[in-house]
Amino acid sequence: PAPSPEAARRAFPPGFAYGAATAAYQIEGASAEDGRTPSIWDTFSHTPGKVVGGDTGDIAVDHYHRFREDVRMMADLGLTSYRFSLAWPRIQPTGRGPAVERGLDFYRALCDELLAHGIAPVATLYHWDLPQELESAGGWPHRETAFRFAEYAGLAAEALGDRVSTWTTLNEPWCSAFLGYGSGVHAPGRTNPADALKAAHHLNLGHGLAVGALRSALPAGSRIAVSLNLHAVRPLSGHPDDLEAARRIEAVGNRIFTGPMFEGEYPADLIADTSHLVDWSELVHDGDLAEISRPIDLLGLNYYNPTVVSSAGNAKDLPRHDGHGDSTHSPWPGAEDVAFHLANEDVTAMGWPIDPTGLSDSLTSLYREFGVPLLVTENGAAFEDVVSADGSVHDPERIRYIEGHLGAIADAIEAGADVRGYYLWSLMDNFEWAYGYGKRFGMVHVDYDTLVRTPKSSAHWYSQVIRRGGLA
Ligand code: PNW
Repeated sequence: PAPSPEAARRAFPPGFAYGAATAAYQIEGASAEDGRTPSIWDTFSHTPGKVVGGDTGDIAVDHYHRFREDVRMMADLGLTSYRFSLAWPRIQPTGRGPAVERGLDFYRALCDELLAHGIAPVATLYHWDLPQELESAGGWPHRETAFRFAEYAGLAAEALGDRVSTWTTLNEPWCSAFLGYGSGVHAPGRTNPADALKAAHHLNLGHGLAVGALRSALPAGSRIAVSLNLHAVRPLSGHPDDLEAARRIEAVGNRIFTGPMFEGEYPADLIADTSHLVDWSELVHDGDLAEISRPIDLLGLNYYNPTVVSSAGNAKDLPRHDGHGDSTHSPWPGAEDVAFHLANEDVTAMGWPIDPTGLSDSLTSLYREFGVPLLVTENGAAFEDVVSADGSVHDPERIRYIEGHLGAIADAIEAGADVRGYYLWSLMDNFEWAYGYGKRFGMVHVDYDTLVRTPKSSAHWYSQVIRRGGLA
């Protein structure tokens, strides 16, 4: 019988990438092996009081030594693509100078293993592990860091361009700039709103310069992307003050990146909102916007939850929530008068509300606005997983979360958005930044005593979606 229209609607296009994602510092461990030196996350996690429980990525889930086992597991699950990040301090330990071959050898071996199992590698150049030496020289608020990043990008592309055909430059530069230098809940833990804005510009510039370096080093046909955690912003009400709050958050949360990358300029309202903090005409040099707006092939969206905002004045009696840790410093320069609210009470273990419509809305409007093919480079959820007596992990909430968000992608595709793939965050439980190992996002459970990996029921479920080519 012909498939019902409903079933047809839930199938993904041929060639759709069914993936999972990880990041180097969250999984690799081996923090001092083969020439690797500390990144800002080593320094930060070893600073008392910065990470819950004093957890660090020193060992993490020991992926550096277990990658063959991990790739076999991915192949068993049927993944067609895998998004991981390269550790800058393995490849260029001081952030300058020639590449370290032993560091590159690890990624060559990882890619060879992936390719041998028919899994397409997607490499992210920067998932937050800045070499500590570059931070000591000023970090992202310092313009020079952008040029160092582009040099590193060129080295990585020359070494791995024969194996990796899809690259992303930065992962979530909003987090690097505003959690790293604004609220200070991420490395390097600085709390200066002007530095956070400078960091954002230099991350943008680093992205653009890296796109240039990648284009010259990579074979024709390679694809270049960036992964942004664009906030699906919703005003709490139609009150003009709440609409103004939403505008400000969209400016410093989203358009600060999409403006220069896709439209070749910083939004005038963002500049007005923040001109008491930085002199934009001094920060942005001639030629910077041309670099930053170099065309890219794909836009990666990382989506977890919608962001409901009101003016602080309109929020006096409402419960507040911002989901960015409990720093007293705001990660929103120029938008300090904004209150954050839960979209609903149905939340994950992070306290993040579950609402897939933010994903379909974002994909639809991004494609309409910028016309660039899209990837969902992260989406997923932490829950309080329980290990049964037989060692299995039954996680129906995670299945419900993923199913809802895959459905939202199908909705966006139906509405005309060109979405090319989905990368579940995360392949396996790992070091969840400031929350340490307490928050588990994996579809594969990791026992932190034995490091044994066990696919959860969500992994088996996702595996069936992949084999079926869509939702049932
Ligand atoms: C992303 N926020 O982090 C990262 O790309 C992953 O490495 C991380 O493990 C995952 O999402 C889950 O947290 C974020 O506060 C961290 O808005 C914080 C925020 C957003 C994303």
